[in-house]
Amino acid sequence: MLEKPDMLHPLDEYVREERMPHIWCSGCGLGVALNVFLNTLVNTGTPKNKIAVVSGIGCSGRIAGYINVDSFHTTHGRAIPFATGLKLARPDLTVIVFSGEGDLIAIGGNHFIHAARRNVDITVICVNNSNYGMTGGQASPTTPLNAITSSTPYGNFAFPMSLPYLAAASGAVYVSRWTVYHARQLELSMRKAILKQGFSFLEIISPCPTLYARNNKIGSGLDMMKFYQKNTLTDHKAQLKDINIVRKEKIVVGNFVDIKRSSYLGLTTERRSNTMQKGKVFKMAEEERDRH
Ligand SMILES: Cc1ncc(C[n+]2csc(CCOP(=O)(O)OP(=O)(O)O)c2C)c(N)n1
Ligand code: SF4
Repeated sequence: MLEKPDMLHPLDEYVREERMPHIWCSGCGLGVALNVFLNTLVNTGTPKNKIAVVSGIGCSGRIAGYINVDSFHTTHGRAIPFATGLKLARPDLTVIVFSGEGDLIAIGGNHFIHAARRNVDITVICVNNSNYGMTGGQASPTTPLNAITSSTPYGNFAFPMSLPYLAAASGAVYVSRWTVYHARQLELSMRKAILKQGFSFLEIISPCPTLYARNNKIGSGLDMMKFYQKNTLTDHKAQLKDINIVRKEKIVVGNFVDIKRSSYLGLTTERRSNTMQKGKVFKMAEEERDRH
């Protein structure tokens, strides 16, 4: 009988083998997103027991369940508040939220903007596949104008959002966008985002061949990769309000924001130590008063 080797692939120890096979369709971009993410985790050198991954609900939200670190599959739209609590309770952990745009920006939109405003020390990675994949391909906040989805059979007439614009306007200190075709750039940005203190945001444009591509007659997952290859424009200085994704037009990608701002954890720690210091000063004053 053939013996099973200890390790078949360098990323094996990061994957929950017992959860395989995964649920993703062939040609879905989520496999690439997961692969890049696992490589990034290995390359940042963060010990496995110091990483926590939090997802909400959706095909993208399945990522937490497939990764062999402390990971949490939370309720729909609530990955960010869960991650915030986790980071505040365990500041020593690297906390990463990984989920879809329906989860993070539709039902979870309010949590997204306020966590960015507070500059909570987490990394949010959003897989944008232009629709709600898991529930049958309904329109999401990033569905391009006129795109056909199961909830917009005559074409989407709601204007889509630019997620980098939303993140930057809300206060994120690091913002970038790549497609799954840009595996190398994506890994470098992920690495930066994870190591950055404060709220960092990374959007990954990814194909959903089963629902979005089929409804819009775009072809297979591979066709969408070829589309990304030919139709992306790297512009790190792009005007974020102008980079909505428009059907059949070029997608602007890049590292758009990398700034410094006091982080939530930094401020709470500072405030706590100031209050303690104040307590000490008051106590000294009281002792001084009692002596006279
Ligand atoms: C409170 C609640 N409302 C609605 C749902 C149904 N639901 C599950 S996943 C999902 C959308 C997920 O979309 P997205 O985050 O874009 O993920 P994708 O599947 O496209 O990766 C919805 C509406 C739910 N699970 N819970
Ligand atoms: S439905 Fe779309 S997003 Fe979900 S696994 Fe299939 S291809 Fe991927």
